[in-house]
Amino acid sequence: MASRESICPVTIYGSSISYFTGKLETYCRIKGIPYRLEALTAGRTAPLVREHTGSSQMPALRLADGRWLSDTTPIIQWFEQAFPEPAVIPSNPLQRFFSLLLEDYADEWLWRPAMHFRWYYQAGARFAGHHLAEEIGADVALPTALKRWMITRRQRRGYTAGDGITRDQVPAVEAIYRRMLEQLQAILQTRPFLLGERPSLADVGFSGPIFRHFALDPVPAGIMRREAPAVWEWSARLWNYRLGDTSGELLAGIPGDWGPILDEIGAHYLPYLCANNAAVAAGHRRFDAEVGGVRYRGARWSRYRVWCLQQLRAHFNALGADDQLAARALLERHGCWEPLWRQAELPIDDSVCGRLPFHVDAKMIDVYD
Ligand SMILES: N[C@@H](CCC(=O)N[C@@H](CS)C(=O)NCC(=O)O)C(=O)O
Repeated sequence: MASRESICPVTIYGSSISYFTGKLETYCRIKGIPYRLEALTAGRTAPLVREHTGSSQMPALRLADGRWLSDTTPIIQWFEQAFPEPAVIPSNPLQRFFSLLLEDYADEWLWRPAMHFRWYYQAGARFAGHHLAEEIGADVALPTALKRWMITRRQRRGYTAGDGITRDQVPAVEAIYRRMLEQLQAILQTRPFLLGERPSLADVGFSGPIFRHFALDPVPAGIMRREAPAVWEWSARLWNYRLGDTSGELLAGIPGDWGPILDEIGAHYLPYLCANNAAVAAGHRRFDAEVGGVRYRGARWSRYRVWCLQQLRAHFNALGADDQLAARALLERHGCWEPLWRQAELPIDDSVCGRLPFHVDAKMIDVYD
């Protein structure tokens, strides 16, 4: 295994307003991994990243010894194994499993309202389009206004209107955000982090959508300040936290106030994953889904999210017998158990994901072009 000296400092290639770059930066900051952020520019850096990781998705991470990694979820797991202390993933198996579940939910389902708020509203699109035009478009020789327009059009086609968020879907997608605020506000009013006195993987998972989108983009940030100031405060507290400097304790077990988040995962996220599996199995790049009483039409398939579900199942299967019983009881109580296992076979080719985080297979991700 590598020594800390041989891999640090690391370089993160991404954007200073990107969801997953923000998640990885948050992890590095609280873990105490020194890093430098370099813009993943369309002209110069993206081809380099693609050459070394197999994909130009952001963030990519280069270790000081020259190895490259991609995909924040396996990157974090790799670091936790290589450098167990200070631990971000809880060592208690049940807490570990449920933290991985919350991380996945924050990564893959809150992405939807986060992209919506940024690109649907003029104020968000103007801010983010301009920022990205100057940051990741810095080496593209076009006028900034044109780059901003091209970026906005691409994002809307890929992630909002083009991912099934049409005008009639807007209230339902915004309701996901408001429920999240309510769930987190209730927790963060009683303790500084989701699992206790110090941050854990669950906080890192929520940092992607919150720190880099909801607390930054004008429309959702205004709502957060008004309706959930404890979440606003948590976002800065997490960014400022160094695990090595403090000794805060985690609570025991899974806190009861995670229940409403688990209900949400059971009623919305996991049924959506099932519909996505069915689409991938049938070879349908677009699909409709009835999830939590909301009809989503024309959503884009995601082969990556089939892998996410497979990973959740593998994490469950890795638990010992007693922990499996306890996890199952909690999953059943919150409607997560049945959709977690609904499809016996997942439409996934194991050969395409075995090399993460050192290589991303293009067959796995559906980067929007
Ligand atoms: N599962 C990946 C997701 C990374 C991802 O989707 N990053 C976005 C930016 S935040 C991206 O690069 N999307 C590709 C695109 O828009 O072309 C991770 O955790 O790192």
